[in-house]
Amino acid sequence: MTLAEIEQLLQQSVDRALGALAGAKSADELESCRVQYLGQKGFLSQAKKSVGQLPTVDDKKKAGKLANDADARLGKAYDEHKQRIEAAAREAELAERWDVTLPGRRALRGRRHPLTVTADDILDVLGALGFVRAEGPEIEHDWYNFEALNVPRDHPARDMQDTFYIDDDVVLRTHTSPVQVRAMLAIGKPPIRVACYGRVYRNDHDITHSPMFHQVEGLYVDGSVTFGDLKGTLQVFVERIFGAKSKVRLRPSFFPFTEPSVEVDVSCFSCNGTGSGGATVGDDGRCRLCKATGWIEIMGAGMVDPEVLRFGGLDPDKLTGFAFGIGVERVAMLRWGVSDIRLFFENDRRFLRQF
Ligand code: FA5
Repeated sequence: MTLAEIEQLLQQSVDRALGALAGAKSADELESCRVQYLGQKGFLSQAKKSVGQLPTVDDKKKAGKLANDADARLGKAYDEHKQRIEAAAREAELAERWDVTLPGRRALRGRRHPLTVTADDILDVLGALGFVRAEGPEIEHDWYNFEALNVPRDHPARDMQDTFYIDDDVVLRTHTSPVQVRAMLAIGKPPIRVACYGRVYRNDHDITHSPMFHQVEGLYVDGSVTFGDLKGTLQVFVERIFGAKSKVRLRPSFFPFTEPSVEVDVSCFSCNGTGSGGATVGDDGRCRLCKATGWIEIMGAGMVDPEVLRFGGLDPDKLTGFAFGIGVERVAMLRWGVSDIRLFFENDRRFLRQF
């Protein structure tokens, strides 16, 4: 071929090849274009081969440049179109398998039960005050549950708690107080400062009482523990659990295992202890949470009865102590305004999700 013929071949064929490459709709079509135009039998190879046969160096240079330019243009066009076809194929494949515009499916995450949250908060506060965890069995000897707590057999105080008996000597524990005696016997020497959390059982059920519920027991025994220490501990406790403005009120009460005994009230956190207004105000302007008294009962407490210290193997002439027992459900109900205790045990996710 002459220089003019090579020039003509390239001019005619490059445009055709570019058009064919651009029109390829699949990787296969593109590949056959490549073989046809850029392969060994294509016009470009033919042109390149002819360059070497041209008579003058000048012609070889010119034709060589033309052939190289054509090669570069076609190569670039081929690469670009190949990328386009591959991207389109990827997208088509994705569209077939995934609709990336669909909203994602949220993975369901578990969360702590509201009673666990409440108990953890109570135990955290007690932990910060130096109480260490103690445990005892839910199926308990009558002796720990009653007798060592100053409640002899056939004593009327047994009626205070409606008990599930396994047999004459074994009960489902009716409170966490038996752990007081277990802790005293196990630890043996002062200071004894324990907190026990766990299930307790009573034959009792209505919207504020459940046959199975939870208590947290606190016990502190040492050389000179006073009623003032109890009051101070309870004050710190209610401030942390119910808010910094909360106040404590102690009312005389009776438990066989403490003397003196008290019911512990916290100032109503709904009406700020005023008895009126607040988040739970009724149509008559009175606070419904505390029934307009300004106070809410939250637990029983008292100074450990000397007889109980003796049952725990300690000397009441040298040691004194205080104890308290909190109903966990009661605290949770107050905190979140739950009016029916059964909701905690029904495992209805619509209820549990709210905490
Ligand atoms: C006692 O159980 C004493 N052991 C508490 C105590 C400990 C006093 C240490 C002194 C020293 P009481 O029977 O009042 O006390 O129960 C304590 C709390 O448990 C109550 O305030 C109440 O919140 C909760 N409670 C009692 N019965 C039920 C029930 N059936 N369902 C849910 N909560 C209950």
